[in-house]
Amino acid sequence: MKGNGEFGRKHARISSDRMREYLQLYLVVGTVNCKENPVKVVREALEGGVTLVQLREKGPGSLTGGARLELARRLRALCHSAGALFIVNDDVELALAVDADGVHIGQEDGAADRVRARIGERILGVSAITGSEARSAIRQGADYLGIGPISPTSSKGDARAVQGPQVLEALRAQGIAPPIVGIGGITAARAAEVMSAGADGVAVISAIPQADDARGAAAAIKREVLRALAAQA
Ligand code: TZP
Ligand code: ICP
Ligand code: MG
Repeated sequence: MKGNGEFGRKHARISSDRMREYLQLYLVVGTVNCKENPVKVVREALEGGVTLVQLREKGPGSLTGGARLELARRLRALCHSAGALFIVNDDVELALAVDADGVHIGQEDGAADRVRARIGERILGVSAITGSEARSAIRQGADYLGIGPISPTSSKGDARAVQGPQVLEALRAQGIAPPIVGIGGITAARAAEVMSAGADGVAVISAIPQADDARGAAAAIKREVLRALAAQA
């Protein structure tokens, strides 16, 4: 994996192979989901093997304005010094202001093709569940899909129905081949089944920032992801 902020993604769309590598351990982080300072949580999580960080600063108690911008800047710098990617949830302006690697949007966040037009060659991730959502996102320029909730989650109040790992098998069986990260209720104990159902990586909100040892929690999930990938090879 390349480091030092030289990702090339602003000159050309990221390849699916590189995208899959960066999806292996995906941390979705917001101040309200962290027991401690999110900067400390992210630093430790990167030490534990997180490959991509998404800033999802939303909900009551979340930072706004300059504090939000400053957090985004600090997380971007931390990610790049660790060779990880930094993506912003549902805020193109913030992503462009801090020169993030990309943007992640949900089905309710507006049209993917409009976001694609605004972010140039940066990475675009789109949440999806059904085959038609997935195909439409890809057609409109998504580089990867976030699929879930796989398991019950308490981190997203308006989460859609729990899908189980079967949703991943169903999408792959429909010929949906692009990079996929599974999300929702994923822990080290559940990572392997998500991977073997067809994901390229796992995304978590609570499993790392709510652990007493964020670095150890990240390392434990990463070990399961790498073990699953080795078993597929
Ligand atoms: N989208 C689908 S599930 C989810 C999001 C943002 C929340 C995942 O949080 P957790 O704590 O990893 O279950
Ligand atoms: N998937 C990902 C990767 N991020 C999100 N915020 C989401 C689904 C809802
Ligand atoms: Mg959203």
